Amino acid sequence: MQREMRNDSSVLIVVDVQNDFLPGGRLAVPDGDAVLPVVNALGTRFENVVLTQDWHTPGHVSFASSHAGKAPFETIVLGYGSQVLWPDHCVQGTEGAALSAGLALPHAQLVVRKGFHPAIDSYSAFFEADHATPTGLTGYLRERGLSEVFVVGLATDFCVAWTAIDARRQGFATTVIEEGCRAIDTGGSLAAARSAMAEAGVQVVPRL
Ligand code: VGL
Ligand code: ZN
Repeated sequence: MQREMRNDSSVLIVVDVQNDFLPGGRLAVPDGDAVLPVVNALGTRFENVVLTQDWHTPGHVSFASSHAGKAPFETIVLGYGSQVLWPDHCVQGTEGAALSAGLALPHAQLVVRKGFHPAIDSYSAFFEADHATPTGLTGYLRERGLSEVFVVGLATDFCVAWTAIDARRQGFATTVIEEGCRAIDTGGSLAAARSAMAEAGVQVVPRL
């Protein structure tokens, strides 16, 4: 049964469904490919769809390999705050950075690339990790009259949560649809993300 179509002021933001976050990728999110059928089905119910793409320079500051003696999943402090260090992933132009071929969202209207400044990470689709450098997404959504944001993708506890929290802070009604997300969950990150989302006024629902 076809379910209700969202109204035209709503937008589905599909976060980082890229090869490196899927099984076999360099920062594979456990069970990450389970989001594909969910996201594709949800996509048919939204007229407005925006994709995000993690898009790092080689030697990016968020890579453990860029810091002597550091291993992936350790945390360091940078000028803008605490930074989890990751395996090299989503390097610009690589197959790992490509959007998954399993996505079936031909009507998606915008791809927001983020994390392309060599010395700043960007989990959020709205602001880089310094919480000051905008990506332009707020202006894009406002200019198009899109006021209600739904977020799915990878990973729940990093790019999905940060995107949803910033969306809410920017004044958008914001809902995370859990069945369309999977988490990395390192060092208590999933529990922390859940409380930060609740605190920010992000609605989290199991499904739509
Ligand atoms: C992500 C870690 C590093 C994400 C991106 O998409 O959640 N996580 N870069
Ligand atoms: Zn990244």
